Amino acid sequence: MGSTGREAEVARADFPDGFVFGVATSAYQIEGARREGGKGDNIWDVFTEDKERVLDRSNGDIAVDHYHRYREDIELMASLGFRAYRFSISWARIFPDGLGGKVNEQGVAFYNNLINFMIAKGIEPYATLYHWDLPNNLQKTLGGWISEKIVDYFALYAEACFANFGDRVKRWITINEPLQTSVNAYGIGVFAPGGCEGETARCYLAAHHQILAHAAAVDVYRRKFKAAQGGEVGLVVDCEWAEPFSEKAEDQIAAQRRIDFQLGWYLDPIYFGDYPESMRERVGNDLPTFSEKDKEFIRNKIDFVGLNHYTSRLIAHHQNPGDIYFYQVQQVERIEKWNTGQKIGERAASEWLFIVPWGLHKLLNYIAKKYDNPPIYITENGMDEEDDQSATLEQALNDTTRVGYFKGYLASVAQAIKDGVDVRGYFAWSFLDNFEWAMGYTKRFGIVYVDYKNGLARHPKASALWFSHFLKVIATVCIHHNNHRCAV
Ligand code: GBH
Repeated sequence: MGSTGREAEVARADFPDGFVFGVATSAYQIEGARREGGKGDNIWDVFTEDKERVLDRSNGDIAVDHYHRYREDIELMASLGFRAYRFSISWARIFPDGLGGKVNEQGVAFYNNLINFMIAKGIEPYATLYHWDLPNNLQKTLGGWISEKIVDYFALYAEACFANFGDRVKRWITINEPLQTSVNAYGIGVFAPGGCEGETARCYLAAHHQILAHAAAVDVYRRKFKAAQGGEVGLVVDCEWAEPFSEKAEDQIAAQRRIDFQLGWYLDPIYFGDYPESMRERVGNDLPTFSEKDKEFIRNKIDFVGLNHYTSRLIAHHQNPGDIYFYQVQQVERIEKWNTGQKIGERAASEWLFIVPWGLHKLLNYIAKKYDNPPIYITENGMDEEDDQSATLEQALNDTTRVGYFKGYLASVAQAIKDGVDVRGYFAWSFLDNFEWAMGYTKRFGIVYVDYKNGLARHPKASALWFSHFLKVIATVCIHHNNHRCAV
C-alpha cells in the first residue's frame, strides 16, 4: 500500500556505521504487575479504574506482562538484530509514594535485572525517566505537574536513577512528550490524571514545570554524575510536520505557529531561554514567565533531542476553529486533504495517524536549522493496525503496510542525514503490541504481535522480520569483507 505509491528502497548502508537502531516501549504500556514488587499506584492505575476513560474499558494491570517476561522479550529483540532498547522506568516502582524518601529496593532490583540482561545480550539501554506514569500520591497531595514542587521531587527521582543505574545506562531521557502531559493529560483530559475543562492555564503550568523539572534533572546529572559516568541526557518531544495548506501567507504562518505550539513550546526555552513569541501573543497571561534565574538555569540543559514522530498534517489559518480550546488558542485548522481532494497520506488505524514519510525529512531539516544542528535521536516512529478479532494469526502477522511505513520513513531519515542533519539513532515504536492509553488494546503498534487470547504469546510480524533482514545484511557484508569500520 504505502502513501507514496512506489515504495522507497532503503538499506542499512544508507546510514553511518555508528548509527543506532533500536525499539521502544514504555513501562505502563507493557509491564503489568501493578501491585507487585512494592510498586505504588500511579495516575494511570487510578485513572483507568474509571472504565469510561478507556475505549475497551481495559487497563495496564497486566498489560503484556513484560515484568515477568522481560528475558524472553530481550532475547527476541536481540535475535532480531536490535542493538538498543528504549524503555521507561516506572517512578512508582522506585519511589512508591513519589516523595523520594527511601528507594524501593525491589523496584531497583527489577530494573537492574532488566538492564543487566539487556547488556548481556548486546543491547544498549536508553532509559526514559517519565513516560506519563506519575506516582498517584504526588497527584493527590500536590496536584502533580500543576505544582511547582514537582520539580524537586522529579530531581530526587532522577538522582536515584542515575545513582543506581548510571554505571550502565549512558543515554537518559528525562520526560517523554511533555506536550501530551500538558495538553491531553492536564488540559483536555483524555489522559491521566484527566483534565479540567475550561481551565486552560493548567496546561501551560504543567508544561512550565516539566521544562523546569527536565532542567533540574540535567543539572543533577551534570553536577554529580557526568564526570564519573560520562553519559548524556536528552528530552523527548513529539511533533507532527505542519505542511502549509496553501501558498497564502496566513497559512504559512499558521503552519509555523502549529510547530511553535508543539516543538517550540519545549525546545525554545531550553535553546533560547523563552517561549516562542507566537505563544506569548496568543496565550497571553496564561503562559507562565521564566525569571531571569530560571532562564539562566534551563539554557542549554540538553545533550540531545529525542524526537517522537508519526505523522504530518496540512495546516491552514482559521479564525474560528472547532471545539477544543487548545486549537482555538493556536487558531489553526488541521486538514487531511488538499483542494484537489488528494489526501496527505493513507490513514493507519488511529484517526490521527496519516502515513507521510516526506514529513519526517522536512521536520528533521527544520530542527537542524532552528536549533543549530543538535544531535537527534528518533525515539519513536511507527504505525498501528486495528485489533481485528476475526483475523487469523497468519493474517495478523502479515503487516505489509507497516513494512512500507518503515521503508518510507527510514529513507526519509537517510535523506536528512545526507543533508547534514545530525541524526544518530532510530527507535521503532513499538517492540510489542501494548496498552495504547485511551484506546486500550484496540490498536496494535507492535512489530511483535501479542496474542491476548492465548497466554500473551509473542509472534514477530512481517515488519519485525523485515527489520531483522535490514539490520543483518550489513553485518554479513562487513564480516565478509573483514571491514573493521563495520565491526561492532
Ligand atoms: C506516542 O505519542 C506515545 O509516546 C506512546 O506512548 C504511544 O503509544 C504512541 O505515541 C502511539 O500513540 O486522539 O485524543 O486520543 C504520540 C503522540 C499523542 C499522538 C496522543 C496521538 C492521540 C490523542 N500521540 N494522540 S487522542
